[in-house]
Amino acid sequence: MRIKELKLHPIAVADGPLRSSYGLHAPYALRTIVEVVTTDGITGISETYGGDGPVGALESVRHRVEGMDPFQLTGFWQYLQGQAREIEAQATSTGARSQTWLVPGENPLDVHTRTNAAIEVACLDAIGKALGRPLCDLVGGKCRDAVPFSAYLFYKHAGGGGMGDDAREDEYGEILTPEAVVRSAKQMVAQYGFKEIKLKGGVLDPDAEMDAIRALRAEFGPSFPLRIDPNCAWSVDTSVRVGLGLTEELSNGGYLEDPCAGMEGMGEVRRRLLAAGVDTPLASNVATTCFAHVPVAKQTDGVQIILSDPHYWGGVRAQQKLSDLCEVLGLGMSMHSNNHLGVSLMTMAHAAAVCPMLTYGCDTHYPWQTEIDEVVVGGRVKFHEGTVVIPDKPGLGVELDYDQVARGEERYRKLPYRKRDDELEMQKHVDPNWKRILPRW
Ligand code: GKR
Ligand code: MG
Repeated sequence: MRIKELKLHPIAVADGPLRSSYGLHAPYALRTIVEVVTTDGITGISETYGGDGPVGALESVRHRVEGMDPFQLTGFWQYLQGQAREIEAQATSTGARSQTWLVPGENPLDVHTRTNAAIEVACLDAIGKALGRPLCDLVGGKCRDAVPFSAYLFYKHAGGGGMGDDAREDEYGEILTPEAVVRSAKQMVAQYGFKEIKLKGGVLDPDAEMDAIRALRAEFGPSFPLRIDPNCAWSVDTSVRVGLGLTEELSNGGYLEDPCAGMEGMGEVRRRLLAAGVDTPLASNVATTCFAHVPVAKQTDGVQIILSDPHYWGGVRAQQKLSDLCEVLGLGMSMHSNNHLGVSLMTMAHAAAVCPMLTYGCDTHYPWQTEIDEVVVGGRVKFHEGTVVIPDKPGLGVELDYDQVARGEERYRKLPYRKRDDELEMQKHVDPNWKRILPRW
């Protein structure tokens, strides 16, 4: 079996005006659907970041992918590692900024792991289809049958995403108060059955965000783990103040995620919380984005739970390696997300299913997208009591609905932008003078 053709489908997916410390989400999120068509007539699929950067990176490996044996993934990774060294040298010499400042999918330092992941997952999907086995079985099999996800809440303005005639219904309305946060959580929990909750913070004054977490605790009780993630918007002092103020609310499986920028700062927050008798773990997908960061997380004690992501850590096999490394180092593991559709959701589910250390409910932006944009046959992937059950179907377990893919491509073609820029969106729609300031509080 050889790969005859690599097909790339850049698509646009309607997205609501969600807020974070990065700024505001644009009316459409950009994604790319990847296909590897084999000489046996089997097509493997994957989903990854969108826009010119990610599509260009995939185009640049077309010559290496076409003609490749999809089983030879180690060789493909070695090829990318060679490129990675050049990219890292370049990024350092041009002063490219770290993940603290860049939205995921736009970090030049992980272009090789992102590209590897997109090709690896599509190859594994093709192999799974060829062998008639689920993707997770190709890397040793699952350690859990159903993967729990959490209700991932966002502050947002009114609007459901999309534009003009293509505007989506605003399912959740404006969310800028503790009452609205609780309302959105109740809606998501009722609809998907989630049993864990994460609030994207870094938007309102920290006291207002603490009130929202307290209101969630009051509504859902201690059996629902709670997390808050301000994406580095707070200083060390503010992070400590929030950690102390939410000691009870973030206990029982909760965590404080990327409260401030940098591993040193996180380490200091950890030391000060421990000194005060507070053992709330610090989680991260900003300070820790690659394997080289893991030992530093351990040495500084800045991060106790690493949020992995098969899309930019290198794929499903890289996730498994991370799980092993976390076990050796005594770290916990959870999963990060960005706006995505069903192909990514199934990738995340298979990846989580093969990682014994991934014991926290994974993040997912899936509730923020709608049926209208879904590209998998049969419509949106179903959740069962907050979990995605690993299907006993070949590969990822989902197929592409090509009419839906074509609609997504059409939306993409009409868009004037080719990269995520939340700061610009804030300036266009909320405040012309808005700048991302870290720490803001
Ligand atoms: O969608 O705005 C967002 C999130 O802030 C996302 O970009 C982050 O990557 O979900 C992510 C996180 O946990 O940091
Ligand atoms: Mg995060």
